[in-house]
Amino acid sequence: MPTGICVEERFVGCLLGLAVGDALGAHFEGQSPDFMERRYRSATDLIDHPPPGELWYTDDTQMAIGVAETLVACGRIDDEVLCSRFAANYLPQRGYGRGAKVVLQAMCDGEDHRFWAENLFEGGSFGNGAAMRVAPVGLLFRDDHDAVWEQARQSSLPTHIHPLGIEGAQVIALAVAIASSFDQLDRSSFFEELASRCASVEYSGPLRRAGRLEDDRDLGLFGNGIEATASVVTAVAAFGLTPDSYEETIGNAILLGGDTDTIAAMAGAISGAYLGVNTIAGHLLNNLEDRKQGRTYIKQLAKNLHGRHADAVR
Ligand code: RVK
Ligand code: MG
Ligand code: MG
Repeated sequence: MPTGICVEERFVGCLLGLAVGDALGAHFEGQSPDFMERRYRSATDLIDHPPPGELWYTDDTQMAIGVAETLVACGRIDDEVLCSRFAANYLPQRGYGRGAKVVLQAMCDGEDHRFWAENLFEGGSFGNGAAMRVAPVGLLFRDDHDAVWEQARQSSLPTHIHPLGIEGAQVIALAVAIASSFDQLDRSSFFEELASRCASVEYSGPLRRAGRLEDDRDLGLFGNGIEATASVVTAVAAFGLTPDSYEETIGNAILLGGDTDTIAAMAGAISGAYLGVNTIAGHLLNNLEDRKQGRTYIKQLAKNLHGRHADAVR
């Protein structure tokens, strides 16, 4: 139960919780739930026995860094600055989505990236790429849920214009905002607030079902795929099942297999925003990469974002 956790610890917990979930989950991306079940007895078993070696984060964290940098620089989502941060930070070896790579390469080359965002997939992308990176928006605008919803939409548009891609990001941003604001989470009102904001039954229905979830064996019913509708509610549900344990939250998310880095990144961001940075196991956090934009950089970025938030509420 997160009593007495200061707001700055929650900002840092959110961004490092995202990065650790992403980096640990990345080891198991694309595995089947059966494989995961054979390899680990439980979420705790996975957390206690992570794969050896340094934890390297993927596109999820890399793009969340771009969102956070934009918010620190501008105090809101500025499209031009956001795209320039995405382009400056783009490292294809971090493992981006098929369509996202094309859009980001166009940004890097100074071409019309909007053309690709609009035309690569019919109606635009409904991948989970906007949701995986949106957590900083939930932090900065945590006191104004209308602003969270609108700024999350703005943060999606450079790459994801499909309404389901956008709404997935809005759900994760609002989940972070609420989680970062409460000492004692009221599970049913948390899920109800998220569900009632949604325009799409693809989110509102599963979110209401997730609010009644009791058994981690049913988490997989919400999906483990790369589409926002097959991963966003799953991540929120993983948090809702074990709100008082970051480790169980990301462990259960990863045991689902499939898009493990992203589901654990989103679940880890919400959990870290609720429980604060001290909840993240030291053996995982200390193993997170620490070059250039590694854990020291991410920690300072979260503190700078908190500074922006403190200035805004002053
Ligand atoms: C590799 C049909 C569509 C679609 C549409 C499918 C990284 C495509 C991260 C597409 C995340 C994929 C993930 C991902 C984030 C999307 N019709 N299919 N309208 N819209 N898809 O390319 O940033 O892992 O199969 O926009 O959302 O860790 O390739 O990328 O797991 O969803 O990628 O959508 O991906 P993209 P993204
Ligand atoms: Mg990834
Ligand atoms: Mg992924």
